[in-house]
Amino acid sequence: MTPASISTVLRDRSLAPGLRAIAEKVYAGQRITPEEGLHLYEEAPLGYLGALANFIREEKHGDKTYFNRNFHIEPTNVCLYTCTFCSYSRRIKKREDGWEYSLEEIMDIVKKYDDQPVTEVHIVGGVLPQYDVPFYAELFRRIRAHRPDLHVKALTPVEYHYIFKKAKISYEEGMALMKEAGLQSMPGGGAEIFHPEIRDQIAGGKCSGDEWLRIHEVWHNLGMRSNATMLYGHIEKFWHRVDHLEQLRALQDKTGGFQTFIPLKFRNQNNELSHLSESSVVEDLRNYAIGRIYLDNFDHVKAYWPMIGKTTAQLSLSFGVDDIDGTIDDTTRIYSMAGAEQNPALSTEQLVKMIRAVGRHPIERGTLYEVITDFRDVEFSDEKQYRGYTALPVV
Ligand code: V47
Ligand code: SF4
Repeated sequence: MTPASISTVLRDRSLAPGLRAIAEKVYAGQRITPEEGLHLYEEAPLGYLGALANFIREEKHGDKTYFNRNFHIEPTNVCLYTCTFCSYSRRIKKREDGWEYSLEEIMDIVKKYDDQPVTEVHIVGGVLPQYDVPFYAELFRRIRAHRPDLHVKALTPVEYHYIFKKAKISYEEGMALMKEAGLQSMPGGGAEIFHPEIRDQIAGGKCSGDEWLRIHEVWHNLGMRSNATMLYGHIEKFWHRVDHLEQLRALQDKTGGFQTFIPLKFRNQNNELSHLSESSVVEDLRNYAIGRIYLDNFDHVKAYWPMIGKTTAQLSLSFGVDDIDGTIDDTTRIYSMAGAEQNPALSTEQLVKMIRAVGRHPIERGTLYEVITDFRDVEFSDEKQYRGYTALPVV
């Protein structure tokens, strides 16, 4: 597809010189600096950002928009840590209000999906002492033995740092052990904001930004892939976001192991930061776009629709996003407990229609972006109403 929108931006004689220089760089496939990243956050209008991010998105993927069929397992909602943004965890002191599944109970959940065409199980939850290295190694082994075709994407450096420290083993030993037990990839959670000025206030006590990055590096060095998130829209300033993006980009230069960047919008219900207002949809779209522009070495940018809602997810597809996560059912409570208004359940047909409704080309992918079903020519019986829509104009 031709980069019509970015050409329009470049033809605009009234464009401020700083923004013009960045647009020219993006058009030439060059990397922007941290100063330019900050300039985008502070000054760039939404339409301009959309034009640049959409140019990159279409250079990389055309209209292709990915989703997968997955389900979530949250072994517990009790946690030793007390992140102030977290609506989900029941403090260890109020343990009786939460759930703590045993290995057998988790396997029962896995088995519930035996006759369903899901390709991935995403496991993440609170941190508790009984969930240690032997527990998770046994869990991964059992899942892989039970259903070898199911990709195990599990835990974050928050859990790994805790369990390896407790077991007195290095990150290298620990991640090798997890790989051997059947772990196939690592989701992007627990990143929050890396800079200690913010991290210490919102996620004190859990792994630091450097430790989070180091565990991903060790995992990548084993030839494995992972994702990266950024929790934004709370107490951080724009420069903290740029710092976060810069650290992700630098590690990706070293390892190439990240697949997808997933900005996570802070949701404000039922947590200690409820007094903060949430970012606007405009700010969410600007943030997706800047993530896409900054992370030139990441293949994918994902909008996690259960958190931002279906409409913003559709809009995001014109602001750099090429992936809208999965056809998850109601097995994740992280966002519904934090105030996301959506019931996180969408069938494959609904997801495909959602993507097509904004003129994009839906592809069901596996965790590693292998194509499972290309929906370009698959038509559902009542779909005529969606024909004729085109991609949102971004000028
Ligand atoms: O680490 C917790 C975030 C993350 C809130 O890799 C919140 O494919 C907003 O990482 N408001 C877990 N965010 C979810 C996650 C994820 C989700 C989907 C796909 C992938 C992937 C990863 O959720 C946590 C934390 O950063 N979170 N509470 C809140 N109130
Ligand atoms: Fe625990 Fe994760 Fe919630 Fe922090 S965000 S309290 S580590 S479950």
